[in-house]
Amino acid sequence: MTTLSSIAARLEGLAIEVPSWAYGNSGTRFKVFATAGTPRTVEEKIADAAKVNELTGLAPAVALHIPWDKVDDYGKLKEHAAGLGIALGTVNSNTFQDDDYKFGSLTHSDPGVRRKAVDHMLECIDIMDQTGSRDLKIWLADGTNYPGQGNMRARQDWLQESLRQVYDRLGDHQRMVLEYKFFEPAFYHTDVPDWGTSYAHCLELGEKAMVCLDTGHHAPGTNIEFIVAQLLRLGKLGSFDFNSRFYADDDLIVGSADPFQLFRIMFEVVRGNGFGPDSGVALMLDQCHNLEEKIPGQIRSVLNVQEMTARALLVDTAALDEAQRAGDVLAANSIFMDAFYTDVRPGLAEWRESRGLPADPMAAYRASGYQDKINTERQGGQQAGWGA
Ligand code: AOS
Ligand code: ZN
Ligand code: ZN
Repeated sequence: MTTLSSIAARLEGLAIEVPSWAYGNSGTRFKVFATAGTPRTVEEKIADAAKVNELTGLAPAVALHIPWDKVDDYGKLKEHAAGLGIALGTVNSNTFQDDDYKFGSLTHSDPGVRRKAVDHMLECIDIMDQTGSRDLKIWLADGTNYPGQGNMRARQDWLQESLRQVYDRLGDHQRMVLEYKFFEPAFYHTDVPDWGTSYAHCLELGEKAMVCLDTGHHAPGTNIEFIVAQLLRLGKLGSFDFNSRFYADDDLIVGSADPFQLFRIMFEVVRGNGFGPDSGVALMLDQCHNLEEKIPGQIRSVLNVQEMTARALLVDTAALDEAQRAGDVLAANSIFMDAFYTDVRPGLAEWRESRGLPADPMAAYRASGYQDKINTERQGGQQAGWGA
């Protein structure tokens, strides 16, 4: 039986990037509820992200979104983050909020619009040069609502052509991660709907292009851990956008709707050597906290990932292999479930304390007075960037 102490060293390698937009006010198309203490500036978003890392030791980087996090001096922003103990991570491009992109961005039939979208991404890479970020994350809202509305085939060619221009500008140590999503905002077809389409484009581009898997971007019932295993096998899993969903792209706290799914995913990540600082797989959150407070929402999220990673590391793989080889279906399943049902929370609390971290980061946050302080200091916080 694998014990928590035997996996402690491997757990050290767990790092989860948090998104800057999780700290801003967000909501649905029906209402954006304002939360007290919401950051007014990028610097304040970074300070909140740093708080999550300070209390959990799990979130050493914060992802930026351009133009939501645009500043004049990215060198200064990087120093600000470093002063708070974190790094600036993935840069997310935005080609979905301008009127010009109504009918597409990198896939638009008008070369002028495609040029504009490519230029935006080149600007993102300029920013990455200054922040020291490795990854440019591309998520496209491109697609159509009605059969016949667009030339799906030609749009694939325009997409590859546009991505090529962005790809060629990447530095030696930079990468592009291309996210897929099967619907929304377009409803009939999406230009990068699935992992296969993203993979095909990345393969054509080259080794610096990788697939980004957002856990909320699949049809109900999809076996996401299979996709994880396959992409790791192909050496093309670049990053995750973690979140939870009940119905669609709900962007809820990861591991809240279906902790077992998160466990199954982390098991494949571990098995496929996608875990650890040198694995090349960036674990990132992509969430919105519509009702709950943002900082504890993020703390809960990174702890959920840690708990399911610990359980995944606890699977007795030798016994599992043996049961699988013997064709012992029920034994294999119960070995797998034993690890999932192990309550790792007390062990992780000890693990944290032994590293000078609070045993209970949620309680430590409450006791820290940080929320009261920002509630008083910050008036008129920003919306995350999504439509009001
Ligand atoms: C949109 O549905 C995608 O999940 C994006 O990854 C993400 O929410 C966006 O890039 C934030 O800008
Ligand atoms: Zn995402
Ligand atoms: Zn999404």
